Amino acid sequence: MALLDRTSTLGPVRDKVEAGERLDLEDGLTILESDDLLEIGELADLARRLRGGNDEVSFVQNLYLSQTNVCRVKCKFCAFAATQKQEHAYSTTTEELVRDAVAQHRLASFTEIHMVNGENPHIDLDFYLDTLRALKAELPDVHLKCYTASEVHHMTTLSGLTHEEVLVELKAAGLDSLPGGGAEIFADRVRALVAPGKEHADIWFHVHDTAHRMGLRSTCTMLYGHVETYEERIDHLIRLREQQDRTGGFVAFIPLAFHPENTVFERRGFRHSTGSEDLKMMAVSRLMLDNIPNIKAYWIMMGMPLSAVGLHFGANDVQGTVMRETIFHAAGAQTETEQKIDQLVRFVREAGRIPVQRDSLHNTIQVWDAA
Ligand code: V47
Repeated sequence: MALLDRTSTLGPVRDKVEAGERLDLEDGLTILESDDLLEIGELADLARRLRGGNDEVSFVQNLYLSQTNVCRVKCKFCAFAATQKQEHAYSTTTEELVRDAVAQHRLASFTEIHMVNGENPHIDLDFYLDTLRALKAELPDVHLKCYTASEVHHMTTLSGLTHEEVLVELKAAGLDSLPGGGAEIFADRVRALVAPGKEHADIWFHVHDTAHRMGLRSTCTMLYGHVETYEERIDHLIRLREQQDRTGGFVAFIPLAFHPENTVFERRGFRHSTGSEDLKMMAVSRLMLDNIPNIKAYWIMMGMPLSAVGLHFGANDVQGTVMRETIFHAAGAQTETEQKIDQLVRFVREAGRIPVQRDSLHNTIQVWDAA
């Protein structure tokens, strides 16, 4: 039987990957517009290996906290935020939050607290500083990855201080790094549609730029699968890559698939992105972001089975044990809210990779050799 010749549009991209050349906007679009999912995955895995990646897949042992869901911004993609008057609104005192974190730490000695909140207009900068100080005093060895760039910017409007002044205070109080939320899609057109009350993309970049120059590390994200075009996705990745060229402070990138449940978009008929779209985003992120060392297959968002495939589409990290996720679960995520270490180890092994427990800055804590 004669085999049909397949013409691949990905040839020129492959040539560049093999030559170690940087991909441009057109290359990114070619990848997203291609239906050759397996070749895209293979290319992303190749790029990862050519840039020094090996078979190790990492995770961190972490606890997710959120001190308040009260938020002044009404992002249309968000199912987590509440106004002060709504029944499900909460703001936890520092004492309650720390007591809870300490109790959880006794049960599972996590190495990281990941904290993201609403932009609560009813609390001030001291509230955040007191929280960091108290967490650091009780859990001195735990890395505090807290407050997105949007929250940091919100703290400047509450306090009248600059980004740098707020970050200096947060760092002195115990902040160790920033999470990557608030990025959404940087293009003005999309921001105006999905997050009209949110700060301009330039402000998001200024906060990360300032943090990096102060020696703080951060992660970065993209929220895809709503009203953005492929061009706007690739533009987002290129802007992150340019920032990384300037400061080198991003330790990882996490593509976040939009979860429409309980949001305005659910009523407009939006559906969750498909598995193949999620895998393409994973791969194109790895291919475009040639200067960000770690790309995460966020199992909370993708589920464990698709995350395992994501490890062959350019990802080398699965985030963590993630006790108590709330943002994605408010928007309909059906995934678990926690994986124990032995579950993650088994999961990584079954995907054909070597499990590595890491710290928040991606230094190795423990490698699980072959079973
Ligand atoms: O900025 C909110 C996203 C972000 C939805 O740094 C949604 O490791 C999908 O900062 N569907 C906040 N996404 C959470 C955040 C984060 C998340 C995961 C990893 C890291 C990290 C940081 O969550 C928001 C937005 O982009 N988000 N609602 C939703 N319905």
